[in-house]
Amino acid sequence: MVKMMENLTPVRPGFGGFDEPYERANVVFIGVPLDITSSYRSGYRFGPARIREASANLETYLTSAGVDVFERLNISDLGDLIITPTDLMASGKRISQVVKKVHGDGKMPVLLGGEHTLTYFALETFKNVFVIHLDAHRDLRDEYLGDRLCHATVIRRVLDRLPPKRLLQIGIRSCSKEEAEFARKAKIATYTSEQVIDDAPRIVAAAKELVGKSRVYLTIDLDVLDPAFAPGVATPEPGGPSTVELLRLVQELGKLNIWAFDVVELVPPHDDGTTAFAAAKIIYELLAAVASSPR
Ligand SMILES: [Mn+2]
Repeated sequence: MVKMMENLTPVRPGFGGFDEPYERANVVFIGVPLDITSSYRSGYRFGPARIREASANLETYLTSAGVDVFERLNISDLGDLIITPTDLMASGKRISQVVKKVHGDGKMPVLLGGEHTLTYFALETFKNVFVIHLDAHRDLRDEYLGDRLCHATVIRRVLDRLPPKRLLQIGIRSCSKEEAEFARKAKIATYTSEQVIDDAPRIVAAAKELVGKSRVYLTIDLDVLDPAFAPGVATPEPGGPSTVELLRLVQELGKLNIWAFDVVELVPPHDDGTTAFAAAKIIYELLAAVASSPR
């Protein structure tokens, strides 16, 4: 924002209003306006655009890390992928291909959602990662309303390819009895939303211990936040952490060996802007942590 004012040039559509050429980038934004499998609220297709808009109206210098993310990182924004509105698998294939290309070019993909199902397709590229999943929900159903692959089953499908010991779920406060039993049997490392609120440093320490130097894919469902702080999500779940409690957590998780991340489930028709700004701030904090950690 500051740079725009100083230069008197219009904000460009890229994340933060900036857009480095792809060739020079080490971080690449990919908008994924996936809006196909919602069981309740929809309107995810407007999500990436609203996060970009919010990002252009936040400072890019992060007081927490003492860095300007655009000075430390070259960030390119590919814009939004074309989604085939009636064909999840065709859209998914496009997501997988783009993430694979960006990763193959040695850059960090950052996906703006869009519904959570995109994580399954993005993860196709990352075979040996540790997945850290911030969400109010486990998303571990084997099927939901007849669908094997949708926002409510996405992490279960991820576990079709990933050993459960490579998954850490944080912020959980809602699941079915079957999901609870599955998580217990599979021994999935879990921290509840109350634990995030009460003792985030313990979660950070445990995550560092568990993950070590493994490559990390971080997926953040915005409904991990309490609906008071993030009303514009598809399935609000009361009882979550505040924005500042979550930011403190992501400032630390961002110091892990992050290879890619996504921020998903923004539904702008139900948002007053609060959720989009929280999403943009979460991303800036993560980028600041990435920029200031040796890797
Ligand atoms: Mn969720």
